[in-house]
Amino acid sequence: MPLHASRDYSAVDGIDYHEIPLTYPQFLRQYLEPNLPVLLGPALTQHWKARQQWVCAETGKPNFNILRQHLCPTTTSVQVPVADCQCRDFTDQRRSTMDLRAFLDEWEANSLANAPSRTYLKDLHFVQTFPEYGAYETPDIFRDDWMNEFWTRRSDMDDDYRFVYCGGDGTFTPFHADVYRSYSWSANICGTKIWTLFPPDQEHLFRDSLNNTVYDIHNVDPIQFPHFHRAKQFTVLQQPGQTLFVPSGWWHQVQNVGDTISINHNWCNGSNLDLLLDSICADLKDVEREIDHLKDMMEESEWIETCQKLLLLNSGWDWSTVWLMCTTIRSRVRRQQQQHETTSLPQADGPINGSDNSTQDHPIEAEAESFSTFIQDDKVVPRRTPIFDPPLVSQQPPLDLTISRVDAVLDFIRNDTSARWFLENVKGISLRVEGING
Ligand SMILES: O=C(O)CCC(=O)C(=O)O
Ligand SMILES: [Fe+2]
Repeated sequence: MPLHASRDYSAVDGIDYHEIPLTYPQFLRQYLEPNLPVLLGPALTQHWKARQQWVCAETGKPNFNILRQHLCPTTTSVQVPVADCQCRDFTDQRRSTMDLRAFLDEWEANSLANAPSRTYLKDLHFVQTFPEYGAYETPDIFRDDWMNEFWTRRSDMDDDYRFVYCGGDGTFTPFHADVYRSYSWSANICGTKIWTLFPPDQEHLFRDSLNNTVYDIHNVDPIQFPHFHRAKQFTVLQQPGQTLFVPSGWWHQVQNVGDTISINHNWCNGSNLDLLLDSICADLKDVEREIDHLKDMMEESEWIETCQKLLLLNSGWDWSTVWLMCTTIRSRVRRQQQQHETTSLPQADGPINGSDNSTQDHPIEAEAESFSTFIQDDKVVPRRTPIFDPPLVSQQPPLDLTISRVDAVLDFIRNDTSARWFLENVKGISLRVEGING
C-alpha cells in the first residue's frame, strides 16, 4: 500500500450486517483494510456487565437505580461532560459539565414523562473515571488500537479515547468525521441509534466557500450547500447490543431513538495509518493557510513552532505526537516479533500483498528511550487510567507489515525538513530509530 493511499468507495451499495461474530482475519480483510463500515450482532457484547446490569430486562430501558448505585458515590460529586442538543456552538453543540446524579435524575424524569431530552452526556472517559468498574471488554477484533495503547502509556498525561454516551429520546450528535480521521467502534447498550454515514472523498459537497461544514444533515441550507444533496449516504439502524464499526474519514450524524446508552472507542492502527497521515498533512496546510499573512514577519523557526502549536490546539496532535505513537508501537511490535520467532504463535492471515513474513534479526529496542522523551517539557501526572493492553499477535496483521507501515511514516517525518527541525530542536526527540537509516 502506498503511503498516501486512497480507497475506492464507488462500488459500496450498502452496509453489511453480521449476526455471527467475525474472526479477526475476516474483519481485517473485509472491513479494516478496505475501510468499510459493518454492523455486528449482539453476541459481541452480551456478556458485558454494562449490558447485563445497566438495562432493565423487562422494559429494555436504562436501570437508573443501578446506574446511580454503581456510579454515583454518596459523598462526592462525579462531574461528567454534557452537550445541549438544542444549542449549536459553531460545528458542535454547547458543552458543559454537570453532576452525574443530577444528569441521571433529569434523564429519568424525562423518560417517565415520555418527553424528549436535550442534555446528552457524551465523551465521558469511562475507564478513566471508573478504573475499577469493568463495564465491558474491548472485543478482540478491535484490540489492535494504537491510540489507546499509546495514550494510556504516556507518562506526561492521563488520557484515552474510551467513551460512554447517554441520552434520552431526541438527543443527537451533529455531522462530523472523527478526530484525526480515526476509526470508531460504538456498541449500543440500550435504545436505538440511527446513523447516517457518508463515504470519504465527498467533503467538497459538505463544505461552503468559507470551508464551513454542514451541521445538521436534516436541515441543510441549499443556498449555502448547493451540492450536499448529491452526496452518497447510508442509513444504519443500530439496535440494543449491536456494534457499529465506523471507518476512517467517513462523515456521520447520529440520532438517538428512546433512552440510549453506548460505549465507543476511537482508534487507529497500521490499516488506517496512511489516512491519518493524510489528515495531519491537510490539517497542517489549513493552519499554514490561516496564518499565511504572518509568515513574512517571523523567523523560519518561529513559523514552524507556531504552526505546530496551532495544529496541536486545533487538531489535538502535532508531528511529535505522531512520531511518539509510531515509535512506541514499533518498539512493542518488534518485541512481539522476537517473541513470536521463538514461540511461533499463529499470526492473522494477512490479506495484504507485499508481506513475506520473512524472519529477520530484530533486537529488542530499549523501550525507555522512546518513553523518556514524553516528559521533556511537560509535567508528569500521576497515572490513574489502566494501560490498554496490546493485542495478541493473532489479532494483528503480520508484524513485519506493521513495521514497514510505521517505518514509512517515520521516514516521511524524517524527510520533512520542518517536522525534523521541530522534533529535534523544540521537542528534543532523537530521530534515530533502530533499523532505519538516519
Ligand atoms: O453516539 C453518538 O452520539 C456519536 C458517536 C460517534 O460519533 C462515533 O462513535 O464516532
Ligand atoms: Fe463520530
